[in-house]
Amino acid sequence: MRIDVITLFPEFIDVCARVGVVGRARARGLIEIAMWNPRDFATDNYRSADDRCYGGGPGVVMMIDPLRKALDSARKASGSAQGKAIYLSPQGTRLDQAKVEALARRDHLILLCGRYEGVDERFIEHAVEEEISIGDYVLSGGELAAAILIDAVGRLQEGVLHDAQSASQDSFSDGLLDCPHYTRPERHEWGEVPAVLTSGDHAAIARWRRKQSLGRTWLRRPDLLARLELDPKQRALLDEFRREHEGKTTRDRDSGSGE
Ligand code: 4G4
Repeated sequence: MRIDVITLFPEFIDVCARVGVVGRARARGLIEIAMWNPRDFATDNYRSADDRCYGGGPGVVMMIDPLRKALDSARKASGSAQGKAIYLSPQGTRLDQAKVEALARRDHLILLCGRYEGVDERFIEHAVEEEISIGDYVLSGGELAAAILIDAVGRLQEGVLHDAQSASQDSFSDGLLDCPHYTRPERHEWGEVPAVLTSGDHAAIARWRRKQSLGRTWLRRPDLLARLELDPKQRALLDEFRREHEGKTTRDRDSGSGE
């Protein structure tokens, strides 16, 4: 996969392109990442890539032409003459794992990072294919949002993850949250590892993990659960979790200080 990033602050993207899972994938040639700075395509002595907002107010907006030249250079370098950009913005469609998986299957992405009040609307109309938001909060620039998207699609590329951390075991890969995980020591003053995990009974372990995934999703993200069609086995596991959970919370209440 090739990713071109249009940004006034390439340093932000650099970190994620150099370290960790994505950095290693890039070093191994599995992902190619190139950065394009609209400032390098400005035509005045100040290398301006932004200008005051029409209609007044304090803000500035990123100008069309430096962005357009940066995009054209990204297109030429990548050999995708018509490629449009993905614009990271709070106004975009919310990113989720299904969208990440769809984007990860493409062989080229062009990401556009806004700064200031964002990008001139005419550039969005002509050169942006979709606007994506990583969540309902505001960042000072689109770079960290782009870095998140690069990380999420990068780790799904063939050959990037080890088998041990395979993407099929992720939270969300089946629409559910992940189960809890434990490592040594088995006994600690903060608690014991659930006995089933040290039993060596692989079927029982798999069943426990599926039950915990369902239970946690039910407790923490009922919105995710509502979108799923559980099969009869899953429904039985979740019922079992709920009964155990009910037992625990009732015991807590009964052994409490009585407030
Ligand atoms: C576009 C318009 C993305 C981009 C305005 C980008 C949050 C997200 C930006 C801005 C971003 C997100 C400066 C407000 C850059 N903030 N939720 N900021 N702002 O995906």
